[in-house]
Amino acid sequence: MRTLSECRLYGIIDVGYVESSDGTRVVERMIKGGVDLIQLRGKGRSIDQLADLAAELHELTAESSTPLIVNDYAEIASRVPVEGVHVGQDDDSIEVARRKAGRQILVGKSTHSVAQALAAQREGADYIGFGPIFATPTKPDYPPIGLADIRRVHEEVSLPIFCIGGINIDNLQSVIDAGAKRVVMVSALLKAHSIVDYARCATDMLA
Ligand code: 3NM
Repeated sequence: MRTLSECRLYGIIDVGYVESSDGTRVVERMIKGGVDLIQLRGKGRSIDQLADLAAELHELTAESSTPLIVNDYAEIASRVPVEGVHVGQDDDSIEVARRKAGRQILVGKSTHSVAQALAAQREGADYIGFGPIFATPTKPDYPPIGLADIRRVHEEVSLPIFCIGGINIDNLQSVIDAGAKRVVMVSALLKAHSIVDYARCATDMLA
C-alpha cells in the first residue's frame, strides 16, 4: 500500500457530485490519472449505504495500492478493509475513531487554522487537511483562510498536510508557491471533462 508520505494528490468521491452507481467508474479514472489517495465522502447517506459503496470501491483501490479513506464514520472501518478514516473538528476524536475501527488504520483530521493543525498533531492524527484555502461550494459554511498560513503550518507541523478548498488547476500553482506539497481536489476533479487528464496535469505540477 502507498504510504502517506508518497501521496501528493488526494481525490474525494463526494456523493454530492457523484452518483453512487458511478463511483467505480470515477475511482478507475482517478487511479488512471495518478490520484494517490482517495476518500469516500457521503454526507446524508446512511452508514450501511456508505459501507456497501466503500466495499465496492475498495476492490479497485486495493488493486492499485491506493489507500481508501472513509469520511466521518470510523465504524465502517470495522466492517470494510478500508485503510483509514477522516474526521472533522466536530466529529469523533482521533482516539474514538481508532477505537471504533478496532484495528490499525490511518486517521486524518480537518483543520482550519495553524492552532487546530498543531492540536491535531498532538492528538495523534496521521495527516491533516488544511483549509478551506479558497471559498468553495463543496463546504460553503467555512470562511476561506487564504494562502498566508500555508508556509507556517508546514514549518510548525511535521505531518503530511493536504491543502484543501476551492483548489483547481488554475490556482494550483499559487498554492504550491505558497508552500503546499499536497492538495485535495473535489469539485474541480469530479467536474473535469476528463478526470484522467485533469489529475495527470495536477500530479505533474505537484511532482
Ligand atoms: N473540507 P472543493 S474544504 C471537504 O477546509 C472539504 O476542511 C474542507 O472541495 C476543509 O475541492 C472542503 O470542491 C471542500 O473545493 C473541498
